[in-house]
Amino acid sequence: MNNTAYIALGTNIGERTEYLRFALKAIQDQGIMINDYSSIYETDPVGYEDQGLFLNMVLKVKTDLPPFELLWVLQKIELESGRERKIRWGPRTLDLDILLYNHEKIETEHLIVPHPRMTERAFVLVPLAEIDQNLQIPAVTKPISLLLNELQDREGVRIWKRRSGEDVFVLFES
Ligand code: A4P
Ligand code: MG
Repeated sequence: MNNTAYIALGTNIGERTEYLRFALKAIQDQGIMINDYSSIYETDPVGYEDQGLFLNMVLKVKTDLPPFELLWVLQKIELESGRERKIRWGPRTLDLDILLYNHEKIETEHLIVPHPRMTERAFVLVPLAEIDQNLQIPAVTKPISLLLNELQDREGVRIWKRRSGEDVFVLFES
């Protein structure tokens, strides 16, 4: 498994924990190795605000899949979770975004990496920094810790299940 990617998970409909559990299992079932993971955070909705609170977390994975195949696999898992796309930035059972893929910069119609809005979003940067606060985002000079200090909405991101607690490990049971 030669490639390292970071994947953001988001869910704000129904049994949110079940959707996270479903995603973690489905990702592993595709032969993608979960190398590290953040705590789970409960977060205020950003963008379209008239919707329920999200659970967000970030995974560090190892994979042999090239970026487009990884995107395709993640979109398949989103659909299997029953996701419907109605409102941009609206409620969803499961959102799986590729934040980073190695140190690559990809700009195509269907895939942009690093994820274009990741540096503005505390619900992404807080869990990402928990995994690696020195991580270098391609074409961004500032370290994550500094980007985070500049964000307004950090109080909208609250720890929900701590990584070191027993609860989060329950998610990894098959
Ligand atoms: N796409 C391009 N680059 C990527 C990438 N790096 N990873 C394309 C994944 N997909 C990528 O995404 C739309 C299209 O983006 C895909 O077809 C893919 O080809 P989508 O998942 O269908 O739609 P979306 O999620 O509604 O749009 P988008 O632009 O991904 O939304 P965001 O920016 O992810 O925002 N508030 C909180 N608190 N927590 C959240 O998780 N999420 C959103 C969604 C809004 N507010 C939120 C949260
Ligand atoms: Mg998305």
